[in-house]
Parts: sequence; C-alpha cells; structure tokens
Amino acid sequence: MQMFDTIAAISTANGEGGIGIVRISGDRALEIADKIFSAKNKKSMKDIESHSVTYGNIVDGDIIVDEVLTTVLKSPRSYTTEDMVEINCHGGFLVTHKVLETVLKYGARAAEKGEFTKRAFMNGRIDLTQAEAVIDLITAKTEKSISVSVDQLRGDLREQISHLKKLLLDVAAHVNVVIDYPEEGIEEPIPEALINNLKDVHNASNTLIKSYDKGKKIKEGIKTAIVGRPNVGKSSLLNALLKEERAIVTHIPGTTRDIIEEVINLNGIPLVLVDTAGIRKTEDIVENIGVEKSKDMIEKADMILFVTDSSMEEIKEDLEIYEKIKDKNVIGILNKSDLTKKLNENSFENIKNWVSISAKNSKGIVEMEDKIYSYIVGNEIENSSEKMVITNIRHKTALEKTKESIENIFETIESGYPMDLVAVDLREALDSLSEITGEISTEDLLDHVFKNFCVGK
Ligand SMILES: Nc1nc2c(ncn2[C@@H]2O[C@H](COP(=O)(O)OP(=O)(O)OP(=O)(O)O)[C@@H](O)[C@H]2O)c(=O)[nH]1
Ligand SMILES: [Mg+2]
Repeated sequence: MQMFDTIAAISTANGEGGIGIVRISGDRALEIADKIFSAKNKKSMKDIESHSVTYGNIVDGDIIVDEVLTTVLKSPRSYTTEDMVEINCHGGFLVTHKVLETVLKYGARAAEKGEFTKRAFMNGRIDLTQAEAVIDLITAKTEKSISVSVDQLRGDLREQISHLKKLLLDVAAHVNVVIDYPEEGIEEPIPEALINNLKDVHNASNTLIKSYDKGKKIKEGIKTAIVGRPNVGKSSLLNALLKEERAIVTHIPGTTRDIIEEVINLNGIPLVLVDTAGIRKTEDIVENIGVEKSKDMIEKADMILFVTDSSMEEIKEDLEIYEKIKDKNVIGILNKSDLTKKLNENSFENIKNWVSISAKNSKGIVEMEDKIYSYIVGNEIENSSEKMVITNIRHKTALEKTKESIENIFETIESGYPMDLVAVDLREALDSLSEITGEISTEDLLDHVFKNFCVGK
C-alpha cells in the first residue's frame, strides 16, 4: 500500500442537520483522533474494536468542542482501505466546522474534492470505473440511473474490461512467441481460436460503444425541446409539466427569450425539458438571439414537443418550423383545447403522434406524459432491457481506440504484413482498455475524474 498523509473533511452536506460527520483517513488517523477524542470508556483508538461506535467528547485541550459518537474503521476494512475515524457530531454548520478545525489543528490536512474515493482507487480497492460510479450514484436523478451506477460500482464494467484484456493477452502471448522464434524465417499465422478472440473483443467494444447513447440518456436525461411559434403556450406547457410557475407566461408574443431547462422524472426516465423562445422573424435584438438558440436546440435535442395553438389555423410560421423538425423525433401538441379547434394537423403529415391539451387549465397533461413515455420506449430512445451500458464519454473514447486498433490488426493480417505490426496494435488496444480501469492513468486524467466530486467523498 502506498503511503499518504492523513486527510480530513466534513462528509455530510453543508448546512444544518441532525448530525454532521467528519471523516479522517490515513496512517495517523487513530493517533490524531486520540489527541482530540476523550472516550467515556477511557479507551484509546487502538484498543477500540474496528467498526464499533464509542461515545465521548471532542476536546481541544481543556475545551469541550462537542459531544460525539466516533466509529473507528481499521485498515484495510474501510472506504479508503486506510485507518479511518468517523466522528458523528451535532449537525450545526458551526459545530461541524469546529470539530473539523480541531482535527486539522492536531495534524490532519483538509481533504480535496473526492480525495477519499481517490485513495480507495490509489490503494487498489476499486478501479477507476467504480470511482466514477460513486459520483454518478451521488448525482443520479432517477431509479434507472441509480441502478446503472450500482452495477458499475459493483464492478460489472471492470470485470467486462478485464475479460476483454485477457482475450487480447492470449493473442499477445502467441504473437510474441512468433516474433521471437520465427520458424525458418517464416511467421506462423495466428490460429483461428485467437482470431476469434480478436473478433470477440471487437464486437464487445462495439456493443459497449453503441450503448453509450442510451447510457448518456439514462444518466443525463433525454433532452426534450419545447418548440413552436410565439404565444402558442410553450412556457405554459413547461409549467404544467413541472407543476409550478417556472417560466414567465404572458399574452405577449416573444415572452421567452432565453433557454429554460428543468428536469422531470417520467416513470424513471429523466426528461430534460427545454423551453425555448418562439421562433419567428423579429427585429428585436434580444429576441432574435433567443430564436437562434431555439433553432440550435432543435439540432441538439433528442426529442421535440412541437407546440401549436389548435384554436387557430396553421400559419406560415408553424409550417416553417415544421420543415426544420419533420425528420426528428417529434410529438405534436394541440394546445388550447379549451377553445374551438381550427388547426388541421394533417398539414404536418410527418408527425404521426398528436395529443390535445390545455396547458393553461392543466387538462390532458397525464395523457401527454403517457404519450411521451410510450414514444420514448417504443422508439428505443431509451430501452431498459439493455444489459450493460456505458455512461461515460471517457470510456467510449477508449473503446473506440480499442476497436480501431483491432481493425488495424485485421488489416495487417490480411495484407500479410509482419507480426511486429500486429504486436504494436495489440499493445495499443490493451493500453486503451487499461485507461478505462485506470491501470494506466495520468495525473491529468485523475484530476479530471475527481474534480466533479464533493469534498468529503
Ligand atoms: N385558452 C388558452 N390559453 C392558453 C393556453 N395555454 C397558454 N395560453 C395562453 O397563451 C398565452 C401565451 O402563453 P405562453 O405559455 O407564454 O406561450 P409561449 O409559447 O411560451 O410564448 P413565447 O414565449 O412568447 O414564445 C398566454 O396568454 C397563456 O395564458 C391554453 O391551454 N388555453
Ligand atoms: Mg414562452
């Protein structure tokens, strides 16, 4: 195990709560805790059984800082695998900070973001994909993203990657023998079984790469743009879905100018709803920027809710917007169903899914949600039956490199080039896989992974 200094941080959320937890980790954790913790049973940390809870006071010399419970977690059975002490103190903002200050005063260093998890990684308890799953789990917005993160945290992706590495290592072993001991100067071809190894890795990488789109949607949500001409009720629709007055609604066309984003949980699928400025030609500089953003959002969105005012006949602006969106994933919304219908949705012939609502009166909202849900599931924008999905662009990039290296190998073999070339690409394929699990890592990469963590995790 590598040696690090001893770190400490508040691990509970900032603010007032019933309890606050200060964590200490490192080879001096017990020694520092002994200096500031006076146990009711008078025991010192090394005599206290691991994973047991002890009552006492945090003291700074003669001053009692707080009345606490401590848990000692002795190496290697802890989150970081180092000696750890967790202090459960009273949850006030000031109290927890006082306890932390005392810990720091007696020799610990304030932990950086994600440093506890980073140590779990550096000390080999988890790989990088599992560390990344920790942050995904903390920030998960729905049940589905929790379950994907839990799978990854359990090591499913780690196992899959090491399986692929093993397949490649078998090939590498053969190739190296062929290079080192060529039979009468002629290189023996790679046997069928090992060629199949390469094919397996290629296919598995490909499947994982393809799963990324799905994984990204599970993790980040399905970007759903609410699009239409001014005044049709886009912002009213957003508010109705959120069940709160989030966006400004007025009778004046051109009310919304900026992009408004909010997440809702639709039967376990996160929908990132994006309200946009009504699209029309305008001389107003600010509104025009908004219109450009709306057009941009049409390109970026996974799905579009095309909002129309059903109490009016379709006009030029509706049709112009339709031209921009007709080949995308679109659900047509006939808003203002409380008024007499004049719009003919057949003018928008590519759009097959329509739903009538009155955003203002919150009528038809449940039906609209059902429609959106079945559209998403039916169109496999999201499909829960997929076994393993990757949710991280870093993994996807590395798998693409792996796949490319293997394709190079096939080319080399086909053209009858020497095995040395195969060996180079094999090395690269293996390295790309090792980057995913963090067996090969740089300080930059680790900074990048852990910068999204909170302090104390
Ligand atoms: N009768 C009726 N009026 C509605 C309905 N939904 C919205 N409105 C009205 O239509 C007007 C425009 O609503 P908004 O939600 O601001 O429309 P918008 O599409 O966001 O408009 P911009 O932001 O200007 O593009 C407001 O006066 C709303 O009260 C509805 O279901 N029925
Ligand atoms: Mg609006």
